Amino acid sequence: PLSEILNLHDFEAIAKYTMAEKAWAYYSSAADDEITNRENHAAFHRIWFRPRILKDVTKVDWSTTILGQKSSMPVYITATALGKLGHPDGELNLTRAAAKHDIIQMIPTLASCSFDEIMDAAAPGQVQFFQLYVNKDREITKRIVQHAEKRGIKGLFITVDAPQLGRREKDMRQKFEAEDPSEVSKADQGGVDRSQGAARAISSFIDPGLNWSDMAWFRSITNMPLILKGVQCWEDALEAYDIGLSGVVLSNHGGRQLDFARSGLEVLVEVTTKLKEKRGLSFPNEKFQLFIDGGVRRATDVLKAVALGATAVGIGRPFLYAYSAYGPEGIDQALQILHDEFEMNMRLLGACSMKEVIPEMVDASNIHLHIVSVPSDNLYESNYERLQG
Ligand code: HOC
Repeated sequence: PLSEILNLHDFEAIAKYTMAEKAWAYYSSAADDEITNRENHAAFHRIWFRPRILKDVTKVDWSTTILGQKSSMPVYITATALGKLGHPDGELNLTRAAAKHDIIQMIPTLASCSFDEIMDAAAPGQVQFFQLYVNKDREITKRIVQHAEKRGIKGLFITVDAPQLGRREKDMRQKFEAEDPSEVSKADQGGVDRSQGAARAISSFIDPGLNWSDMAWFRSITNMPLILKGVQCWEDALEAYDIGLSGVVLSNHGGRQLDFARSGLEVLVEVTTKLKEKRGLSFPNEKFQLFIDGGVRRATDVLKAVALGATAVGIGRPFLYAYSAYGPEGIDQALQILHDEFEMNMRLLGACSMKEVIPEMVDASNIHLHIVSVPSDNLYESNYERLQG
């Protein structure tokens, strides 16, 4: 029962055994040997706290501001595709929960529900961001972007880590048949190859030609804040800052693209160090905001990222697992768990507000010490069984 779910890991454990095989394969899969997927979470284990004592922590407040928009916690719901694979209401589960808990949802290009359906389900004044995959046909992209702006989207997150689809082998072993064929064609806007998993079926329209010179074009077609999602080294973060973008998401796409890409958390340490050295920036920074996603399962993970300079952190899979297993009550519970974890851990850390969660509160000296990698436990085993069968 839901009352026995105590943390975000629990949702994943339950979802694995209750979700349809294809849905689980698509949501949970990651690239190649899934080393980056595992590393995303493992990286948080290399940061330790340096709490302060004897502060009056009777009242603690974990609310914050993200791209000028209020949020009840330094967490947003990051974009994940094909929300209806897990539950018939798909992304609407996330929209409603975001409204209820006063956090921001990043609406994905490849949502199962249409963009307007999601916007129509939003509460009055609800703040949303939009994640963009750039189409080979730039007119389509222009239409999507301008429509998003017109409907009140407050930030455009352009995905830049996916010029080609990574090999998600768990997903590739599934033949993708969307129950509603329009689910794919709507998302795909092009030809559909259904023979190798959901990801392949929905991604063929994406333009591998996207490059830095396109950023001026984006600036010319919209006034929304522009953020690059999928930056993985300080050089690209610096470039994004220099050309006047509003921020970057240090992300490896949930380990679903380039295996052996580093965790967003590790890249965060590199980016804040270098941007301070090169441009004198300190973080969190209102003018140029840093976000990370991947492997976040606890409020302590979020507090570590904030201490190291992130404005906020994206969470994706745990919310999918929560609503896939339990429907809207699941995601409600997931967000309540996070709120409770923030309250307790801020008290224990000696921080009354997000402004007090500072670099001195963590010891990040081990962040670059990687654990020797071995393939994920179940990746090959399950395939051996399959091949033998
Ligand atoms: C080359 C395009 O974000 C996922 C989604 C869709 C991927 C498109 C990649 O499955 O990670």
